[in-house]
Amino acid sequence: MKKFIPRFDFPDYNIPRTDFKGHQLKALKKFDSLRPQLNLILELRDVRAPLSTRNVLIDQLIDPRIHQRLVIYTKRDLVADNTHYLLKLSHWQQEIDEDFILIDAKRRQSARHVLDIIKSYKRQLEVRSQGLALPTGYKVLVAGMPNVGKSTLINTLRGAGSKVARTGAEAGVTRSTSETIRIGEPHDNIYLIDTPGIGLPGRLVNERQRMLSLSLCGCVKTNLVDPVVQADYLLYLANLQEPHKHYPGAPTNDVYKLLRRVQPRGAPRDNATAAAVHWLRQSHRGLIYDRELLLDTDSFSLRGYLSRQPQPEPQAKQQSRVTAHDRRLQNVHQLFPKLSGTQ
Ligand SMILES: Nc1nc2c(ncn2[C@@H]2O[C@H](COP(=O)(O)OP(=O)(O)O)[C@@H](O)[C@H]2O)c(=O)[nH]1
Ligand SMILES: [Mg+2]
Repeated sequence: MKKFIPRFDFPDYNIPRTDFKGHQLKALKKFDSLRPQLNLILELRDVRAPLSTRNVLIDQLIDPRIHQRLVIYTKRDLVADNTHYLLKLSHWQQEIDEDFILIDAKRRQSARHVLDIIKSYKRQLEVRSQGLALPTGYKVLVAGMPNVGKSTLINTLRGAGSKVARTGAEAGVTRSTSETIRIGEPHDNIYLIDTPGIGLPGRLVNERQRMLSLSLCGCVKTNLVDPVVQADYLLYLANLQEPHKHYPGAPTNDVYKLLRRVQPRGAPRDNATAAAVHWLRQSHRGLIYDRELLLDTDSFSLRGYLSRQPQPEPQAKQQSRVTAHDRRLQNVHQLFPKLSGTQ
């Protein structure tokens, strides 16, 4: 029998580069106003696509002089058997010296672990500030792309019983920054802030495949990318990993051949879209959605990858782009300092 050769490249389909919406921009502005009172930023990413679900806009929110930061990779349960991958991920994280943990956000045990870590960060801060009390408590922002598990983690941290943060399989369930939620014992004085997921504006997405990885993780609206194209990308990834685990029959690079094999029972014949949606919904445990991470540690460098990513404009530059109106106001303030003081 001829040996199966998976595709090394994926066709450059015409895929939208962004799913950034007005409410996300509003959330970013809200983040900005919260910045001064935040102590710790928990940045959640999906462990199946750690590169694609990383958000440079969150880097911008963090001021290392005042904020502590911890990266939390969620959905660990979905790749738990893939120890080889988890080892590589740890290696790359160490390369860039970024604190991280891996969790299954639905498990109480994970939540207890996260709570212990939050408390230890709080103690570090107390030591640094030599026992100075935190007047409004220790504030923790839970941030990340849509659907990475922010609300799930907050609910688990609150413990079973009263649910506060809504969770959902569709990107964009949390639409506004909710109230702060107290966790731990009352004397711990720790408050969490849930936030809507923040995607990336198109100018920050430098390759279409990132949108494909994000759609497989549910981080963008399900219908943003054609389901057949999503299925083809999943097939491409499965073939580079373990095809026999993810679809029946001999390995194939032909998505239509695959879709005929995985058609749901009772569905009209040759309805590729229905078959694609059906196959995409199935669990694909163990699959990694960022193809760079299939390379070995000698061929891929996280540091190199990050240096090639487009960066948002630095805050200082954004602030220097004052409008004519702002400039006029500045002039007024310079001329009438008293007036500006009373505003
Ligand atoms: N298997 C698994 N599913 C998770 C995990 N965390 C979240 N989910 C699921 O992912 C979906 C999105 O979660 P949600 O908390 O609403 O994400 P948010 O948009 O970041 O708030 C829901 O269907 C959750 O049940 C996890 O660690 N493991
Ligand atoms: Mg949410």
